[in-house]
Amino acid sequence: MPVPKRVFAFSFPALLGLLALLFTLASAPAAAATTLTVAQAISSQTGSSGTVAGYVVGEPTATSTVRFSDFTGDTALAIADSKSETSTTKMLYVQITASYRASFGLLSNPSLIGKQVTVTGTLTAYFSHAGLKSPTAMALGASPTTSPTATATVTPTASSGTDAYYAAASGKSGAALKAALHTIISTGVTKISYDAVWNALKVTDQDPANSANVILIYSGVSRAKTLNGGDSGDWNREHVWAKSHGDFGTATGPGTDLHHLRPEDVAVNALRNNKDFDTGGSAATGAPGNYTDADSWEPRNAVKGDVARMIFYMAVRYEGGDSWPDLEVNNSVSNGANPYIGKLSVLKQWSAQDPPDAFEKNRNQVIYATYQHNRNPFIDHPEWVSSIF
Ligand SMILES: [Ca+2]
Ligand SMILES: [Ca+2]
Repeated sequence: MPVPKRVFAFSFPALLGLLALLFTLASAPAAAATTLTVAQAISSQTGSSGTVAGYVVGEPTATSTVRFSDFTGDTALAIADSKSETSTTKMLYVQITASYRASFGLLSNPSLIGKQVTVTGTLTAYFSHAGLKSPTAMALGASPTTSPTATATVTPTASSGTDAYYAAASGKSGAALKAALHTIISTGVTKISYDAVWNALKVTDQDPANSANVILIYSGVSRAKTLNGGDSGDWNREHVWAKSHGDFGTATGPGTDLHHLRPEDVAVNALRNNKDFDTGGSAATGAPGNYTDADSWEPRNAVKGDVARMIFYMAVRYEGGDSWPDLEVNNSVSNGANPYIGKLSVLKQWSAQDPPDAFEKNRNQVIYATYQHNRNPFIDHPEWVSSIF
C-alpha cells in the first residue's frame, strides 16, 4: 500500500512565529558579541546602540569636568577602563534616565565609585563629550557575555584615519613641520562667503543634545539656530582670531574661515571685542566661567583648548604668501591691529590642559568633509603644538 504523501503546511501566524524565533536566535548572540571597553566606546560615537563595560569613576558636570567626590546629582556617570582614571578624555559620560537614578545615581549611591557596570544605550555625545545616552539596560558587574573578540569591532581613531592627509608632515618637527602643515591645510581648500557662514555654523556647532540649537562658545549656552542675527538675545559670528588683528575683515578669506568662527551671544561677543587671550580679570557678564579685563579675555575651562587650537591653526594657515597678512602668535596682550594674537605661553598651557573632545573633533571633521576640505592639525595632533610653538 503506497504511503500517502504528506503535505507539510504552516498557517500564516505560525510562519510569523517561526520567523520571530529565528530573528531572536540570530540577534541575541550578535548583541552579546559587541560589549565594548570604554576606549572602544569613545572611538565608536556613531549614534547606534551599544553595550559598554567599565568602572564608575565620577560624576560629569561639564565637557571636561568630572567630580570625584561630593556628588551633586543622580543624572550622569563617568566610566573608564581603569578605576583610578582621572583624565576626562579616557572617560565615557553615561546619561542616567529617571528609572535608573535610584540605583545608579552617585548622589544617592556614592559607594558606586570603583564598581564595574555594564550599560546599553546610544553611543553619542553627552555634555559635548564622548557618551552613552538613553540607556536601555544598566547592571552592576562585567557583562557575562563580554567577547574576547570585541577588539575586532573597533572603528579607526581620528588620528589613524587622517594619516594619509598628514603624510607630507610625517617625521617633521619645528619650522619644517609648520611649513609642511601650511601647505597641507592650504591646498584644495574651498573658501566660503561670510553669508554662508551662518548656515555652516548651524551644522558645525549644533548642540549634540538638541538639533534645533547651537552651542555658544564662551557662554556654553544652547540657543535656537533660528536666533542668528544682530539683536539682543541673538547669536552671531564670533571671530576667535579677532578680525582687527591683521584687519582682514569679512571678505572671503581668514574672516570667513570656519575653523576659527563660532556662534556667540551678541552681547558676549561685543564684550570679548578684539582682546588678546590671557588669564584674569573679573567675571564676564553673560558668560559664566569667563573673565575679562581691559586688555584680555579668559574663556571658560571647557573651551580653553579649543580657543588655543583655533589660534594655532590660523597662525599656520595664514603665512602671508597670499593676499592676506601673516598671522602669528606672540606673548603680548596689546597687539592692537597688528596681525598677532597673544598670549602664546597661556595658549600653550590651555591647549595642554583641555585636550580635544568629541564636539571639537566632530566640528573639525564636518568642516573637512562638508565645507572647506581642510583640517585643523592641532585637533588631530595636539602634540604638534609644542613642536611648532
Ligand atoms: Ca575643550
Ligand atoms: Ca603665520
